Amino acid sequence: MKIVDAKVIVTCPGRNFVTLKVTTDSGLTGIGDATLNGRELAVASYLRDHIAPLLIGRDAHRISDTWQYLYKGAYWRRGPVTMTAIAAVDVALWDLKGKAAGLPVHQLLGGRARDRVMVYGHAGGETIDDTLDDVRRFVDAGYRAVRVQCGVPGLPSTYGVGHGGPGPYEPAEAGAAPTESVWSTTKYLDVVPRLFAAVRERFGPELELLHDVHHRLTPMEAARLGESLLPYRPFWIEDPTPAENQGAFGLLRSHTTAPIAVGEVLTSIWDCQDLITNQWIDFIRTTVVHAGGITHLKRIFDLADLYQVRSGSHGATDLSPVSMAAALHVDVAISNFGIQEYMPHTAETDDVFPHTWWFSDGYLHPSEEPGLGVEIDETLAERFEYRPAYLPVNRLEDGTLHSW
Ligand code: CS2
Ligand code: MG
Repeated sequence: MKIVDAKVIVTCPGRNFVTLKVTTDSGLTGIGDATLNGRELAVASYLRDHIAPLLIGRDAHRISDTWQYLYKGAYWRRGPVTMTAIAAVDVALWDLKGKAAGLPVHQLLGGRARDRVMVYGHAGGETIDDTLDDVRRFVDAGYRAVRVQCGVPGLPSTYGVGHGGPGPYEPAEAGAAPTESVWSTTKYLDVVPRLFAAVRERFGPELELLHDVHHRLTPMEAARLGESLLPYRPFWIEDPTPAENQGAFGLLRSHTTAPIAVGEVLTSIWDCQDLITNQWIDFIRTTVVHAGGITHLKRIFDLADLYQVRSGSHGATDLSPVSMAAALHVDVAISNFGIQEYMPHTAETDDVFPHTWWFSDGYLHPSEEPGLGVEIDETLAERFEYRPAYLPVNRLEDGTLHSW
């Protein structure tokens, strides 16, 4: 099954997506998501200018060899641009292999280990009451797990709270430069326990509650947050402190038993090896689109399984329906599945990426069609031109640049 074409498609149905489409001499096509929010064109060029020419003539069935060829062959290893580009190729080749075999990808990964994939949604609001109203929306839709975020009194805006009203939270904003937000750890640490208390009061003990700190605390501030939330049984506290310093999680772990999730910005097994093998975390959030594709994500989850760390893959709207399709095949096949993040895309996006994975009653279900079960409508995609967009930057009240 020889590769005869590898095409990069950039489209913007409300937000930018980069997709790789690989075509074989038998006429089969496979696709992979290559979207890196705020740096999309870097990956598009990496694929178009450096990888696509190398794929022509290669045997599409040799997924592992191609992965190693692109990883070791680059010399410059790891990093979000490289690993997202490799991921797009890897996922497209798994799509092709499934189509050639007439099997959904999860059947190539060992078949189902579960019937369905539990997901969590994003509830948010400017005030605690607004967030409670939004949580109600998810509970009524059948969700068993909800991430809760709310505005911080005294701050004009904060992470995880949309620009007015419910609906997909899309942090990247179109423009020639990032918008700037202001942060105060003191004000933040005061409001989150009140938010959790209010949600437990209103919705009771069953609902799984998650929270995303988004890299903003020191390990000891995160420990204080963990201890303050324990009475409300958090399912996880996500990205409590920046993960470049993996050892910080050892310090955090020694001060709180609150469940910890990290990994959406980690792009290789080596970047989370210490976190996993020291059991400093409970969930690893690496994703199929940014951590080297299905091949590498499976390696990470298999390592995590040895240390009782469960999966909890990132699934925000800047990961395309192609990513979600691939993620669900992995989610349903691994033994240490934890939970899958799910932010429904806009109707426009779903039109560009028609798919047969589906949601019902708080769970997602992977496609049973051969391959991934998702395609790209190139004619429609062409109507949505790329537009520059950036994730915000974040400053402390004194102007110091902080983690966003
Ligand atoms: C967040 C994301 O979904 C999450 O857990 O961390 O919204 C993240 O901010 C975006 O995916 C960044 O592009
Ligand atoms: Mg996050």
